[in-house]
Amino acid sequence: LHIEKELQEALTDFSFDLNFQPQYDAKEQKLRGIEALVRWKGQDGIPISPLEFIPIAEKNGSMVSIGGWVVEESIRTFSIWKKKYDLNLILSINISSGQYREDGFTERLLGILKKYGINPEELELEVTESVLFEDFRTAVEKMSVLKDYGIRIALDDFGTGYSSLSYLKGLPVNTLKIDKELTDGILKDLNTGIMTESVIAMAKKMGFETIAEGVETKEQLIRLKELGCDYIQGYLLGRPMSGEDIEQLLK
Ligand code: G
Ligand code: G
Ligand code: NA
Ligand code: MN
Repeated sequence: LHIEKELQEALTDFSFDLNFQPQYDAKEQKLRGIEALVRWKGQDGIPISPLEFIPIAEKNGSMVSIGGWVVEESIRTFSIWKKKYDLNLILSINISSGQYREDGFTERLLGILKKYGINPEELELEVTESVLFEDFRTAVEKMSVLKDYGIRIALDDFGTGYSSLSYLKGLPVNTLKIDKELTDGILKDLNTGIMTESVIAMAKKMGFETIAEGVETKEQLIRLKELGCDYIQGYLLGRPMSGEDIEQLLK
């Protein structure tokens, strides 16, 4: 309840912030893109994890505004870096299911891209399977429209939760993000290793790109490379960091 009240106030004085985490090519460890991650500090200045406040914001309807801010602010920031450093990178933005389902989502997004001179091909939307739950057909149609415009779509947290293989085959997504849970267990747990290997092999055959999340050790990186995972994200190669720190990396 406390957080809920503070969230309302945060919305009016916009005390949100963005961090950015780099994504790298698994083979050469060349920068592939940057994921924008929302950050929020409560009134006492203590950071509150998105894992905690996003579900609350989804429930009380404020996630659409917060997410809208994330979209415009990350694209605006990315456009500055693009000009300054002549970049050829992908910007990944997490989209909540409520945000994704909003009428006019695609049109607004295209408007923002145009405003800041970012090509649709430079943008990847990270959605979780939850966008598919309420109305599968409408959600997939929206994906197709986005994809037709050139916007990339990644399925986040893949391999956990209710992940089902049955719907994957017809899905107009570009990328599967292998969940940290799979990365964590890849060398520790026999069955998790088998699952990760199978998911990557299947994704490749189905034409999806793969990004492994939460890569923390060199051994995990080596194994993922062996399995043919395309991209790597995690503390080993780069933590979520401020815009200033990302600029150091882009220079
Ligand atoms: O980076 P961090 O550990 O704080 O992220 C925790 C979770 O919050 C992750 O699952 C991430 O996808 C999600 N998240 C981070 N930023 C955003 C955002 O801007 N929008 C949405 N919808 N989710 C986000
Ligand atoms: O689900 P999503 O990919 O959006 O999650 C991103 C979240 O994972 C962020 O909260 C980010 O801080 C966290 N994260 C990114 N890399 C690592 C990592 O190597 N280890 C751990 N523990 N968390 C990570
Ligand atoms: Na994500
Ligand atoms: Mn994830």
